[in-house]
Amino acid sequence: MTRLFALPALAAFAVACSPADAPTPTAPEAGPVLSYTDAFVMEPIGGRDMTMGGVVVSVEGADVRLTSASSPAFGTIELHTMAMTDGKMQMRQVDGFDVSESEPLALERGGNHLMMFDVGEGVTSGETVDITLNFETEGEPLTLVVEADVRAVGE
Ligand SMILES: [Cu+2]
Repeated sequence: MTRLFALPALAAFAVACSPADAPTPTAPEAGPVLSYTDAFVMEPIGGRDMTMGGVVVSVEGADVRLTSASSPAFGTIELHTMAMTDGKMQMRQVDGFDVSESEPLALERGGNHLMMFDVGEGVTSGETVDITLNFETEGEPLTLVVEADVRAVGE
């Protein structure tokens, strides 16, 4: 019985709070805001058809997870970890990397990185390539397009 009375009361409250009466909204709901630095791709060595790259991604407002990456300059980009196993550096494909306010994501040489396959035209030192990073968050999927500098080995 109590519930039946509660519903009309709520409806009346909703009408009273129609947008015309509402105070001017302040900033829109703060979702995750992504930013990046140090985006790079290594120029492939000796005409090889694969290479690696990295970027540092920061987020504000919510935690996110990098789940994939793509670029018109490459056929495929995988997310890789790198670790010493039995004295050997080994790379392993993973399905994502978490990013939080307290822990930015650092993809870099010698550590977690982006692995690029089927290298296309224009991936030469001094050029830049666009890489689209795809994130998942509690709400909708998020993308961040980064402009990566192509570096020669030794730069
Ligand atoms: Cu790799």
